[in-house]
Amino acid sequence: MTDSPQIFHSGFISIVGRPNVGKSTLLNHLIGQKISITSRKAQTTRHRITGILTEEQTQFVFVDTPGFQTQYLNTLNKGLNRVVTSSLRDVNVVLFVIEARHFDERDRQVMNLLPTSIPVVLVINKVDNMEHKNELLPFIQDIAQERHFAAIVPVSAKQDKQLDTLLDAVRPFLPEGEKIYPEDEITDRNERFLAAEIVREKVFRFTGEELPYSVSVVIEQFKLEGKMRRIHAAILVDKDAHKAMLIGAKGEKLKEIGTQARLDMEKLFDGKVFLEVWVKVRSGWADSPQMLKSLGYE
Ligand SMILES: Nc1nc2c(ncn2[C@@H]2O[C@H](COP(=O)(O)OP(=O)(O)OP(=O)(O)O)[C@@H](O)[C@H]2O)c(=O)[nH]1
Ligand SMILES: [Mg+2]
Repeated sequence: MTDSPQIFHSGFISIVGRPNVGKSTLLNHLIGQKISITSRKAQTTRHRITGILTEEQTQFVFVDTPGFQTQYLNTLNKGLNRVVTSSLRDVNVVLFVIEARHFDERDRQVMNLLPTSIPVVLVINKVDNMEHKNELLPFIQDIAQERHFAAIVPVSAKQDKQLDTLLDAVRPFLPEGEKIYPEDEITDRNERFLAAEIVREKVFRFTGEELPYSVSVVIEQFKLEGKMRRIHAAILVDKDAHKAMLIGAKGEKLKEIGTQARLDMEKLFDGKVFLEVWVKVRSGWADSPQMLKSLGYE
């Protein structure tokens, strides 16, 4: 008697929610690698980023999206929202991420965009922030009245809590099918893109409130020399004053950004990186459709 062949399941899962609820942190912890940048500040993610998790019988293709913008609708933000709405098409499951104890108008606006024809799993993130765990049940009951959810899973993305339960909730909705990506792939984004994102994350981390939103990063050179990667990155800012803020006294800030970015790249690419970072002034890039296109925004 021969064993019956194992049936494989695969599908796409979109991760959506308002800014800063922890969507990218969730993606990174689900696949066990940092491919999507995160920060304490809202509006960190600007692109659609795919993270792939392959198990023996299942392949999950997660799609991280920018936080849905309800304010400041400049050309960039309108573009970001288009990324979110288009990511809701042709997926098998939607993960709608909110923060424990917080559910406001901005969450509701995102919820109203969600299709009724696709299973939506409500992910209540940051439960580690909850002092009183007995507040969770009434919170869940309130939200469950807002719409139908295929499942409701409280998690802590940052502390890897309940992520297995979340995968269990998603698994039944993935159709029978072949692997969509080779099993050793973790993202559909190339190293050049990931390098630019890592530099942008360090700008978020090492600068004050307003600066990150007026910054974009382009990789001007990416060369593989043996096992070493030689990368030249340019940080584009809107104004001369921003350039000065980014460089810092005696160039200290830019140096720190470069060092931390290099360390992250070496970890992700698993090899030595020689990184040079410049700052360039390009006024109005966030409102120029042409400039946005050249930076790779959909
Ligand atoms: N305490 C706690 N903090 C978390 C958790 N998950 C994410 N965070 C923090 O929340 C902040 C935002 O995380 P991100 O993953 O960048 O959030 P996002 O939803 O991708 O944000 P945008 O891309 O701006 O829409 C960061 O400071 C994270 O460290 C969690 O489970 N617990
Ligand atoms: Mg994000």
